[in-house]
Amino acid sequence: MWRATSTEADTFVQAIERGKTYLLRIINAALNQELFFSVANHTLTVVEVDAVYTKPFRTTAIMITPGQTTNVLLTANQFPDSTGMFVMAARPYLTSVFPFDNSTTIGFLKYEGTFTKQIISPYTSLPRTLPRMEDTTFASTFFKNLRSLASAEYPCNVPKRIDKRVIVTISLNLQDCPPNKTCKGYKGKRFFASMNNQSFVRPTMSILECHYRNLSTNTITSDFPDKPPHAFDYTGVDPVTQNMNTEFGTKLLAVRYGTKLEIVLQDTGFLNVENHPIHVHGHNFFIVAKGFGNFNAAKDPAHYNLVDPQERNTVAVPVGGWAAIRLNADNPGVWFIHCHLEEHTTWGLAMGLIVKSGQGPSQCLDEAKRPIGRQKQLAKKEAVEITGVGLLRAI
Ligand SMILES: [Cu+2]
Repeated sequence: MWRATSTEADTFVQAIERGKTYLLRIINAALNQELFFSVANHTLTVVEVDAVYTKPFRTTAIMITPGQTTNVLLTANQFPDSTGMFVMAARPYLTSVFPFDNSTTIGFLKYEGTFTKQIISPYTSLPRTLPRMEDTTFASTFFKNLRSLASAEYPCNVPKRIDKRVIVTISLNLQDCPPNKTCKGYKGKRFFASMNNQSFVRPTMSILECHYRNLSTNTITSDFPDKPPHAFDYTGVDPVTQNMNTEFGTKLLAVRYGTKLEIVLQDTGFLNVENHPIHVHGHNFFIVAKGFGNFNAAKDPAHYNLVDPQERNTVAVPVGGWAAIRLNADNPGVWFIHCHLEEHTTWGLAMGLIVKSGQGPSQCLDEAKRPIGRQKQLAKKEAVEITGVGLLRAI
């Protein structure tokens, strides 16, 4: 895909044959833009998101955030004109008030058997089904249509009950300038971002190494707040009158192995409400609900989808709303959770999750602590692999 203003030479053209069905693997590799994607005159059937099957559903467009992948089926069932061309297009989904590159990008499907080299003028041929930039209704409806396959062969293993719920606010922050310094951001301040008012500071030493070696430091602590430090009208705040400063640190959320964990990601109105794609490393999760406004722990869980929620690794937290995700913390180690808008991550919109080691043979991070039989197996495997590449070394 390329800019809609691009010339013929550098525009992507994919040849297809009439009557065949194609699998399009779509990856949003943009740094800072959620995207809508559509193909002129063709219906897309979504069958997979983030490497997990979904119930197939037909749609005229998809919404995909940075970090997400979506597989769709497309049947070449159209009768092309003399050019043989149908335009594919992606444009940003806009929820921020800040200026950005909002160009639409295009490529083409070209039916074989049509030999004209002419490319259709992109400005007159964008798919009519491509949602407009502010189309939150489309984004919301598209989400609701995505369901896990939940078949006997591919069951949906969403935790029905949870051991722990953590509520995490997502905020952009305007930090007061330190005394005797000059800050060039908005209102003479600096931009930061935070989760539960903690702007994540990346330590100089590897957190995983500290955890693995059981080292203690003064800067890395496992006391990430499990709810916002102050309750307020998260999505209704008047940003002009608010104190939008954040705190800084490397506070981690630590859970025992096997914890059925629910994380409610709550957008806030600091600076502006915005759609944030939150990515969890090390685990797939289930999006059991999304909503607009403030999450209500007394009412909203009654409406969760615990039958066939979509399973994935990046969730688009709705602009001015919230998303509830559930995961089984069964992958011991240290995992980054962060906004997939790179700009926000660099501002500190991130946190760390520690999943402690369990007792079973495959539940422990530290090999030395694994059961003896398992160590012998590993030693044998290592010997085979090393001799296999011809290293002259006694094992
Ligand atoms: Cu973000």
